[in-house]
This record gives sequence, C-alpha cells and structure tokens, in this order.
Amino acid sequence: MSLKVFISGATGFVGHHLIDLLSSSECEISGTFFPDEPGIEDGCGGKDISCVDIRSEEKVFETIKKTQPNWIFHLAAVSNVRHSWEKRTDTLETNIMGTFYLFEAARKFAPKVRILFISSSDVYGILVPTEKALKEEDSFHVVNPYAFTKVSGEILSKFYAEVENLDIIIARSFSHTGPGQSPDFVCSDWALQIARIEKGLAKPVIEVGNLNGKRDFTDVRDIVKAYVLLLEKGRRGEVYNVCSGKAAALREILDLLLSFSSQKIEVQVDSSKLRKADIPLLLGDNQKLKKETSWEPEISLKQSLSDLLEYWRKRV
Ligand code: A2R
Repeated sequence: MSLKVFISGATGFVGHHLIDLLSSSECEISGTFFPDEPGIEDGCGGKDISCVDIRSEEKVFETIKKTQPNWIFHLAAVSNVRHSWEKRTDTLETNIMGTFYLFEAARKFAPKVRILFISSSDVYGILVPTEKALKEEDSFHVVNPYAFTKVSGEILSKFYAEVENLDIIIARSFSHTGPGQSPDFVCSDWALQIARIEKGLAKPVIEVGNLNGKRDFTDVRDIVKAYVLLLEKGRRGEVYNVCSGKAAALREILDLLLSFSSQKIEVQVDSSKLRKADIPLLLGDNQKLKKETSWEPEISLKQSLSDLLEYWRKRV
C-alpha cells in the first residue's frame, strides 16, 4: 500500500517544491489550498487538493477523517513577519488555532500519523548582535507576532507528542529562498525588482530595507529534502534546526543578484521596508539534523538566487 501524504498549505511556496519532490515517489498526495484555487503550473494536477481554511475546526476534522494520512506536512500558515504585525488576529487564528485543530483531528481520526510541524528561526529572535550559531536548546525571544505563533505551535507540538502520544516532529527552519517565492520576502522582492528593471517596466533603482542584517539561507529544494528526511528519520517530539550553517549579509545577497544583471542599477533605501524589530543575525547550527538524517544542502546560495532571478525573468 502506498504512503498517504497530506500537505496543509500545499499550494504555497514550500508546498509547491514538496509536491515536486514527492511526485517522483510512490506516495499518494493530498492537501489543502486556501483561499486561491491552484493554477495549472502549481503542479497539483491529479492530486486531491481541496479548499480548507484551517481556522475551521469542522473542515479540518472532515478532511483528516476522510484522507486518513500516514504523514502530514503542516505548512499552512501566515508565513510573513510583516503580515503578522498587520494582521495579528488572522495570524494567531491561522497559526495557533489552525495547528490545534489539525493536531486534534489527528488525535481523533488518524492517531498513528507522523506530523511535521514547521517552526521558524524567528523563535530565537535575538536582538543583540552575536556571531553564535543557534542550537536547538537555545532559548526563545519573541520579538514579533509571527514568532509568538511559532513558539505556541512548538509548545502545542511538544504537548501532543508527549502527553497525547502523537508522533510529531518539529522543523525549526531558517530563511529559505528559490524559484516561486513570494516577493513579500527579501530575495524574491529584489529579484523581481531587477527583472522588472531589465524589462523596462521600472526605472533602474532598486528599493531595499536594512542591508546590515545577516541570515542563514538555504535553497527551498534542499529544505523540502530535509522535511522528508525528518518524517523518515526524525524522533518524536524533537526539534531540528533546518539551515545551512552559514550566514550571508543581506548586502552580499543584493550584490550577488545585481551581479547577474548587465543593467546599471542604483540602490535606494525605502523606509517602509525597514522592520519594527529587526534581528541582526540569524545563524543556525545544523549538526543535529545532519547527524540524525544524513541531510546535506546541495544548492549554493548563488545558484538559488540565480534560479530565482530566472524565475522572475520568465514571468514579468
Ligand atoms: O496566504 P496564502 O493565501 O498564500 O495561503 C497560504 C496558506 N494559508 C492558509 N491555508 C489554510 N487556511 C488558512 N487560514 C491559511 N492562511 C494561509 O498556507 C499559503 O498557501 C500556505 C503557506 O504558504 P506560504 O505563505 O507560501 O509559506 P511557505 O514559505 O510555503 O512556508 C511554509 C511553512 C509555513 O508554516 C511558514 O511559517 C514556515 O514554513 O516557514
């Protein structure tokens, strides 16, 4: 019998790449979209992807009862920090209550399922500069509503794993990028701006926020490989940093993207892109993930950014 895999938020950035990866295996894929219908290029053709607002307990229960999955990748979320400031209620309801309904649905209707909960490096939220690579046992510092919901999701995951006996694993993912990312995220925002400038759709000025931050970026195609390995080999109730273990300055990323273009582009700071509480450095330690799953990132940051720019060049 083939493995039944359920992906919440299947038509989002990561979901799309996860479906690509899983499509080459024998598993039966189902999942959710919300609110927009997936298009042909979303790669959902032939898959059982239904419209479910995870804030609806009834819909979540009905879906899990019907699909009876062996694995769940729980990706559905308000995934953007800026949106989490602007839409706080929506963020809390989706990321916390949505996760609670999913775990309850699993407890009631699919108690043997393995679930991967996707958390975020934002839970570390350290606002004082430090060069230290963050480890899973480092403490939480909640500095934005998004981080608050991911800390809550981790606590819910631990509770359901330890007390309710559900098989839940926590991926604490650091920044990721690659083709298909929403321009609400920094690399994709810059790549889209460059592609628009190259097509003559915008003047040759790129608008940026704070360039001083440093982030640990991994290509989304490596991220989804880690997620599959975690459901194959991860331990119940455990947290795993998913990251490259290398930090790149945002300035370096911008310079790389600009180096792919033959256009002369001016850089201008746009104050609306500056964050309320910006974390200066997020660098992760990925030893636990590597040791327990043999995961290795394969795609360089340069390749990832180049693919992202190509993605936008084909679309503008
Ligand atoms: O925001 P939309 O319209 O793109 O829809 C997103 C969807 N989503 C929901 N699904 C069901 N019920 C809701 N109330 C709801 N609100 C949002 O979840 C989107 O299709 C999906 C999440 O995908 P992205 O926003 O593209 O995030 P990404 O990068 O794929 O991240 C996946 C996971 C998330 O848990 C992030 O917080 C974490 O990895 O980094």
